[in-house]
Amino acid sequence: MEISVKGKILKGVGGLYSVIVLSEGEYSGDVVRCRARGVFRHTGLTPLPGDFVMLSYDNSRERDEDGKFVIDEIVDRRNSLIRPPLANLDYLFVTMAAAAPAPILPTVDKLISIAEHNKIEPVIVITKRELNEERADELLNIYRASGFTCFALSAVENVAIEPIDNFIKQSLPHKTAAFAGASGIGKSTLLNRLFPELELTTSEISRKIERGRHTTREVNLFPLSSTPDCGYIADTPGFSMLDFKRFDFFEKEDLVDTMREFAPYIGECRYTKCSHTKEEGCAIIRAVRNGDIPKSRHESYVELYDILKTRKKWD
Ligand SMILES: Nc1nc2c(ncn2[C@@H]2O[C@H](COP(=O)(O)OP(=O)(O)O)[C@@H](O)[C@H]2O)c(=O)[nH]1
Ligand SMILES: [Mg+2]
Ligand SMILES: [Zn+2]
Repeated sequence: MEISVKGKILKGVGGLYSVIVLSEGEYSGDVVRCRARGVFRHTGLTPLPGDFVMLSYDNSRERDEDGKFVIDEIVDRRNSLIRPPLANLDYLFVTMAAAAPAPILPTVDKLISIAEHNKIEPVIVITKRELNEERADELLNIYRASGFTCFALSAVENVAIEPIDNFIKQSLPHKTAAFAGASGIGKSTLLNRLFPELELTTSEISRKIERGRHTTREVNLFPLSSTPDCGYIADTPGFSMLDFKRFDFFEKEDLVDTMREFAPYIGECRYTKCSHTKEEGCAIIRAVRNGDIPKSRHESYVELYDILKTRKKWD
């Protein structure tokens, strides 16, 4: 007999998926391996980690028999990203290091904008605080002023881990989150600090391997506990500015809506078609001059606007 259950994809490699069973019953909370049903694959939708799916299984087959479970359909996708390849994200931990490597703010702000555009709540994490406390606090001020939940910490020295730990415990149940940001900033180190049982690979060597593996950038979601739908977090390999040129694009006109601290000034510019990049009478530029919008955020806006504009010409 075929039995249908709901699950969530944790991992997908080469068409083989690891899915946690969410429905009550025999396999509740188990991670099962399965493929997607052929007819469904022709719809062009690729199942992603984070997807909720309907699975069916044949209860006459053995538990570990190949092909016992099969994905019939994807349900409830509220958003999906190409890089990192993830669906149904609620939070994106936009991570940067206070130093080594120094953050490239347009890259950080790009991630924030992609998250905002996809209705994913960005949470700012500043790592390696002990390497440059002054810069860490400056970054904290920028992103607090812009209206984000922010954390600055040192994973190596085990300093200020508790606030983010508490945030995750309070906010992550039933939600899906991912850490994102450049390579080498300490994402995996922090996740290992928060969840020692993960034993994620860190260090120089793993970063070199990641860089060489452009085609197989796997993303794994891991459950926060053994309770089904307890909340999930993904570590991701770093990605670069290049990704914005090819992926997760939106119209340049939509960019302004991804800068939350610009909101109070929208509609206040002299020209209705103001691009907020250089125009006279721009209320956003005035707010930057008055110190009401962080300068770096507007600089990122201008840089991202240009990228979005150029890309349009190429098409
Ligand atoms: N000084 C310092 N180094 C750190 C900290 N967190 C991570 N690192 C180091 O930064 C390097 C990259 O860390 P990793 O977690 O692999 O970065 P990822 O690529 O973002 O996952 C490793 O050598 C870590 O030991 C920190 O808080 N302080
Ligand atoms: Mg890592
Ligand atoms: Zn303007």
